[in-house]
Amino acid sequence: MKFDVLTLFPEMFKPLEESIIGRATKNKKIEINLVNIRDYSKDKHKKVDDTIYGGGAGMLIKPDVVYDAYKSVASEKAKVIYLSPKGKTLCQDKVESLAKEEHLILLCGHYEGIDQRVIDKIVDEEISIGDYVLTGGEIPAMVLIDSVSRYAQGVLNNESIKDESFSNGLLEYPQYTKPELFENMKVPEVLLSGHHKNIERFRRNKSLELTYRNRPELLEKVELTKEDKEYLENLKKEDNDGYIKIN
Ligand code: 4FV
Repeated sequence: MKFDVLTLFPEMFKPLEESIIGRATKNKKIEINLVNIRDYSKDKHKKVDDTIYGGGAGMLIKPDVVYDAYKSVASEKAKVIYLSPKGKTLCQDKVESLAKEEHLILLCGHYEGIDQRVIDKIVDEEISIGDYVLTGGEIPAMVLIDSVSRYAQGVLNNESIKDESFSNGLLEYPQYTKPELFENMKVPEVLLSGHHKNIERFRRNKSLELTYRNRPELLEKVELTKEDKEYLENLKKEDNDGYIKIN
């Protein structure tokens, strides 16, 4: 998996040199190439932005400098993604499908954004990381690189990807490690029982409850078993009867 990132602030990507992603680039499991758009400004002052036609506050990144930067890394197989709040919101399904691509070119906006003409010319997909406005597309690009790289061969052991939030459409169950007693708080007994069926049910119920409380809209898209439905009905009943379940 190769990532080419078109940005005015390549230095902002230092965090990707650390930990799992840092190791993945060192071990050539993924390739991250940062392209400074300013290097493609033919202007003697390296100007890359200008005022907005028709008026409006702020500056816009010029189309020609972005296009020349793009041409320096363009390839047949490349999929060009523009990180912008106008895009479809990134989710795990989208991450999994992007992880099947060989070459992603990530375009990072800044200031008020980028001239629409170069977006229309080179961008295959606009993706947003959420309904809020940031100062630049660099952090969204890092979010996308981090989430997609987790699926690249050899970056993570498949076990840890298999059973996590959103992998089964639900939020992940709570987890515990040593010490068994912490500030008078014990690890739930069932997790010490070795009884795999009971442990599985406990975890499924916790995922159902957490999803029901924090992201109920996700439940509509999940295949629920009879037991799941009974458990959720019971939760709703307790809520209606005013029982506040202490997690
Ligand atoms: C954004 C987001 C985002 C908008 C103007 C950069 C900023 C500035 N990108 N998801 N939310 N981008 O807020 O992806 O150019």
